[in-house]
Amino acid sequence: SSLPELQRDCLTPSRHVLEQCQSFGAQAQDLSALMSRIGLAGKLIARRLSRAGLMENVLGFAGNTNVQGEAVKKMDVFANQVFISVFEKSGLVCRLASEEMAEPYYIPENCPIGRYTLLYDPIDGSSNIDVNLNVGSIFSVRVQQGEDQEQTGADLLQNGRQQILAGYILYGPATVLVYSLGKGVHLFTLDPSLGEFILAQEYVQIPEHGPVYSTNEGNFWQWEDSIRDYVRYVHRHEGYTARYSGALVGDFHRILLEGGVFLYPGTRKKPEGKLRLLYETAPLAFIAEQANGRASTGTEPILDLVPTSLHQRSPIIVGSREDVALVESFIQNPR
Ligand code: AHM
Ligand code: MG
Repeated sequence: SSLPELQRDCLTPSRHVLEQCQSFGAQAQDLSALMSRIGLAGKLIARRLSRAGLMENVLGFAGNTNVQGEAVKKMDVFANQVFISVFEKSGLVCRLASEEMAEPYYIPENCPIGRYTLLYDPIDGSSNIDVNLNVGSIFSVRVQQGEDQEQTGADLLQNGRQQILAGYILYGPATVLVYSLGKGVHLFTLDPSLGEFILAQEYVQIPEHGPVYSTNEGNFWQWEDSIRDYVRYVHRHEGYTARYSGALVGDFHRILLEGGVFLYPGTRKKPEGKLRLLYETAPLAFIAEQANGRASTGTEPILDLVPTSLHQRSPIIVGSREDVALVESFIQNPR
C-alpha cells in the first residue's frame, strides 16, 4: 500500500517487536514499549559519545589533567543513569540491575505494575572510550518471579533461558541495535537524520564456521594448558586470523556477522574469567543461540549456568558452532 521507502523507515524496533509477538495484547505492548525505551537509551548514549572529546569533564581531553580513570568513570556513570532515567515513571520495569551498581535499583512507583527487570552493562569496553574506539551497551530482560519484598533480587539468580529479551547496542561508525525475543536475531541501524533505529537485517544467522578467533593473548601464560593448546593449534593451521578490540560487543558483533569464535576463558588465578554472567555473557549467549551459534563455558552451555550472586563471572566461548566445538574439544579432551 504505502511507498517502499516509507515501509522501510517505519520498521523501528518497537514496531518489530509487535510483529514478532503477532499480537497487540498487553504483553506485546509492554515489550514493544520496553524496546523503544532501550532504543532511546542507546540514542542518548550515542549522542553523548559522539561529542565526548568536546565536552569538558566527559573525556577530559580539554584541559583536564586527571584524565584516564576519572574520565572513563564519568561516561560509565552517565550511561548507567541514562537507563535509570529512561525507565523511571515508565510503568514498565520495577527493577534495574547493572554491572555498575552493587545492588539492584528499585523503582517503587513502577511496582507492582512493571513485572520486568532490566539487567544491563551500560558501557561495555570502557577502556576504548579514552581513545575514541567502539564500545557497547548490553541488555537483558527477565520477568520478576515472586514478591522480592526484601529487595535482594534473589529471583534473578536463575539460568539464562529465563531471559525473555536480550541484545546490545554497538556504538561504532554507525550505532546498531541487535535484539532477540527468542524468535531469531534482528539488527537495526540508527539513522541519525531520523533519530530512529531502522531494521537493517532480520533473522541473522552466525556462519557455521569463520576465520576469526578473538581473545586476549596477553593472558597466554595465565591460561590453562587446554586454552594454550587451542591457540597453538590455530597458530599452526591456515585459515585463522586474530581480531581483538578490547570491547566485547564489537568483537562479538563481528563474529555474529562473519563467524568465528570469541573466548574469554578463565585463568589459573581466576577460573571464572572476567566477564559477568547476568550482564554480559548470558545476554550474548542468548543472541548467539538465537542466531544458530553456540555459547559455552567449555563444558556446558552458558544459558544453563545458574549464578549464586548477581555479579558472578563466567568464562565464555561463543560464536560459530564448529569453532566453539573445536575449543571445547581441547578443554574436554586435553591432548
Ligand atoms: P568492562 O565492562 O569493565 O568494560 O569490561 C568488559 C570488557 C569487555 O568488553 C572486553 O571483552 C574485556 O573486558 C576486555 O578485557 P581485557 O582487557 O582483559 O582483554
Ligand atoms: Mg562490561
